[in-house]
Amino acid sequence: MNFRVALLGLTAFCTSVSAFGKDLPVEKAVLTEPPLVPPPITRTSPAKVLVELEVIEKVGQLADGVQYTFWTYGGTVPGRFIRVRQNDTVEFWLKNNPNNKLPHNIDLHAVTGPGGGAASTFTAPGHKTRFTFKALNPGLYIYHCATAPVGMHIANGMYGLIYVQPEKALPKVDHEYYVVQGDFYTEGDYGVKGLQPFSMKRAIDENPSYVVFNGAVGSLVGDKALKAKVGETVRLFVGNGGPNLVSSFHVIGEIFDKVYTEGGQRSQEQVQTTLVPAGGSAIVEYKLDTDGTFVLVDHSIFRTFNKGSLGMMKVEGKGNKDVYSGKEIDEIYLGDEVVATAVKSQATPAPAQAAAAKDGRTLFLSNCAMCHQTEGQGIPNVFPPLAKSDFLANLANKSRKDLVALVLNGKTGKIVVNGTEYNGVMTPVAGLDDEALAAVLSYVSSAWGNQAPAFTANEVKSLRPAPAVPTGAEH
Ligand code: HEC
Ligand SMILES: [Cu+2]
Repeated sequence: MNFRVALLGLTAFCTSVSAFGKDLPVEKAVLTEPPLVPPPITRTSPAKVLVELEVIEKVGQLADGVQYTFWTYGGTVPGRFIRVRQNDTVEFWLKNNPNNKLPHNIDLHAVTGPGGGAASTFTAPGHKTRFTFKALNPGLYIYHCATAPVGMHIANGMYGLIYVQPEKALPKVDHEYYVVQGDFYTEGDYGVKGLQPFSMKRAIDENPSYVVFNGAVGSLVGDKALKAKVGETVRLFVGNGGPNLVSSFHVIGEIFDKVYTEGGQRSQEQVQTTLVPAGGSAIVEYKLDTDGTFVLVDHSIFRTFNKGSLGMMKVEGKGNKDVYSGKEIDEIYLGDEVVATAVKSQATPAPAQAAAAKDGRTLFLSNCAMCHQTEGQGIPNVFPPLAKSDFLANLANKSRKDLVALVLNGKTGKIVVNGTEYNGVMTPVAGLDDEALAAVLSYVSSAWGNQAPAFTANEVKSLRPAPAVPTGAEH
């Protein structure tokens, strides 16, 4: 006990002295949890900035029903966002929570010096260490743990971003957000429930079971989606903790007006997809010209639909029909050959062919089957089955309205289908008029042994939810 008190006294004493940058005004850095970014620094001269980061080892949620022992900087993955200004002197404290089991350190790519601070910050549980550096280079930098086995510390979530704001700050925007991709390696495959141990074999094989934004599947969807309004400009501070994969970062339905490639000082314009290296970053900016849900993905696209790298930005406001119309026409196309034959034989195309365009199965195959699969069987743990599903097999009146809303608005959050839990993301299905929607819903609720009565266009019309259908979620 006495020993502990003595130790505390000693630490308190240490806190007060650092000669490095002693003539500068002192301030404490504002640190934020993802997806938030500390406010821009308005100072016009250097300061001595105190940063305190605590390492916390804790069990958290990697996906619904899937727990994982994360090692974190500040309790979240990615760790706290740190913002300083070019030529600031940064007094950096690393604290290792006494309940932790392992020593850790930190390598900040913004540091000029051996190991980026790693050797100076090697810290045992229940200790704190300090070093000081001058932020010579502006830009957006990854920080990460560099304690052996380094790959494992990073794979467990030990990374985040530090932004060294240039002396001449970037122009003001309406929103700044913090998004970091990371790959995770669990013993169980994607979606296998329970507390999942780290798999060294998977990590060495570079075969992640999860690829996610901000530390978990669904961290940026539903209520947690990033938000903005039509006409606003957003800046995303994007990082990639890795440890292994590089990210082809893309926002579906947007073109980046500007990308500060690899987090450096020069920007490139009109970019569709930007590569974010493992241990690297990018700053992307875009103005929102119309409303809708814009989906953040790693365009190495199986990762998005099967491993979790999917986020959303919900943009509210008045849609701009001069920028995006929504579906204007869906009419019958029989192919040039059919028309030529029809002209030759002076006959009109058979009505059966005309009807085919509104055929429920065709619409199902082009709008739903890529997720729910061609026979509605779904994919275990990822996409719920529609065939013989307890929901569709017996559609009560109220559920008919829910079904219409679900297809038009999409669905996130926990659901139970035939006793099995799902917690995925169904993006809104856009561009179906009443007749097409009636046809596809009639099909899914009567095919594969489901037994609900057919939908009519009029019924669908009366069941459509009141506000405008979100658009912009398609490529
Ligand atoms: C991008 C993939 C995707 C597409 C496309 C898609 N869905 Fe889904 N759907 C999902 C996911 C994922 C869920 C589960 C959502 C959750 O966990 O909250 C789901 C849930 C559902 C459910 C609820 C199941 C239940 O029993 O509660 C129905 C019904 C459904 N989808 C029908 C459709 C129909 C009809 C279409 C086409 C018009 C469609 N889906 C297109 C992915 C998709
Ligand atoms: Cu570590």
